Amino acid sequence: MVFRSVLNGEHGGRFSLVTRASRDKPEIMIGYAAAQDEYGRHQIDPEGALARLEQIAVSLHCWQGDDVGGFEKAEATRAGGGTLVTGNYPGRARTIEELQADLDQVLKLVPGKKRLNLHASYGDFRVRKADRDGITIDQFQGWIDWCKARGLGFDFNPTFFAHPKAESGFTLSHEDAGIREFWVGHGIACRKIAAEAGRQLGSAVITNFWIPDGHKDIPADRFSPRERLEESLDRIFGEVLDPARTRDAVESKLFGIGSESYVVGSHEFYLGYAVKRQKIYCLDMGHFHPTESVADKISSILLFVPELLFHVSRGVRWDSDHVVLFDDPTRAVAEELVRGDCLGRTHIGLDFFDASINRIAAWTLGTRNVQKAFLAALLLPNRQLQQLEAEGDFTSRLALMEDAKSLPFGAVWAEWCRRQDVPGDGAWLGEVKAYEASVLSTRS
Ligand code: RNT
Ligand code: ZN
Repeated sequence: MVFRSVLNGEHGGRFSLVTRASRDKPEIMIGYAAAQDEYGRHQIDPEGALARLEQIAVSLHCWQGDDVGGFEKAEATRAGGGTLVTGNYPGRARTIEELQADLDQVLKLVPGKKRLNLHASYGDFRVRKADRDGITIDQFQGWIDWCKARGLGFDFNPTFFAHPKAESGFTLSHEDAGIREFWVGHGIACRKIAAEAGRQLGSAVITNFWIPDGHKDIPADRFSPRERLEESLDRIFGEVLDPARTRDAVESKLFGIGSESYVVGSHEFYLGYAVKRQKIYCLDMGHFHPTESVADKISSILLFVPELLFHVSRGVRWDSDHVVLFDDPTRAVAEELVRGDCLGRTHIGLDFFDASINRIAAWTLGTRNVQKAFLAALLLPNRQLQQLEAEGDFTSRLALMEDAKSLPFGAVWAEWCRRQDVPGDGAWLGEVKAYEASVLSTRS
């Protein structure tokens, strides 16, 4: 019934978006029409879900493409100082041009609204050499133009690691006032760049501050570094910038490689700081104890800070930054953000880096999985669930939650990929393999 009417274009006017590409994929449209009926029986509107999904921007982290190396040095490097990348899959981007080409490939394979999330160490230092405290818009204009040409927003990160002045493992909380001064200068320089990028692109740049500072072994003084960090942050944030151009986020961490016993910028530290100074709090999903629910933190933190930033990531036993899956923790975060109506106050960034598999595939898969998690959350009977809860009918709440898991989500995802003109599941990998053969395999 449905099948024939779809092919004849008769299905209740639902196919106003029919394009040439869509006529090429009737099986997807047929599946979607059936899914619409099925969802409709549960009072869920897939069209409404897709409209909301299209508003969710995902900020693509530049550092998946080159193992957090950056372009400060002529020689391609790999980050140290708090981030650890494992694997040696061929094809790592060695130049800005290669990284941009790789990102362009990812953009073709990922539906929806995207932004670029750049670390300060990825500036173009061929334009002008500068140490971290001396960078200006000059090193970033090329990236901003690149974003503008693609209609992408831009987000930014000062780089407080992989630098001689971070060798001791301390930056903004360093005992030495001169070293602190240097890193404060870096933070200030980054905020200026971010504000200018935000002005040029007409979209606020979220500038995220993460520092590796901490002790490998048990410290004798936990207070002083935290006092110094607070003071350094206050100096960096001293100048009030237009929030329409840039806003600051602070990212906590539980422990790192080399800072197992004490991290200066812990969850409690930054939560307190963000509340006090009304900064954006950055929740990196790998920065908590593996049994903690990051999803559960959202409703508490958002009561007290203006906005959240997510670093969607996947820790395996530790903060390992594995490729994000369409898994329960990711889905729980998406569900929480949707049910709490938090999307207007939440920025979605990615933070994973796997060099053991094709990097373009890692980027694509992780990003699509985040979007799948949001789509799945938007397609749940959230209102009914909350209604049942309000009525105290927890039996029905649990039953509906579980039954809803077998609704035909995949058909809606396939339809979204079709409308967005990106390959569906099962098709995108072929394009990555072709790019590997023609481009990545030529890199030494
Ligand atoms: C490190 C933090 C931080 C970095 C990036 C590269 O543990 O998660 O966000 O991964 O800044
Ligand atoms: Zn992070």
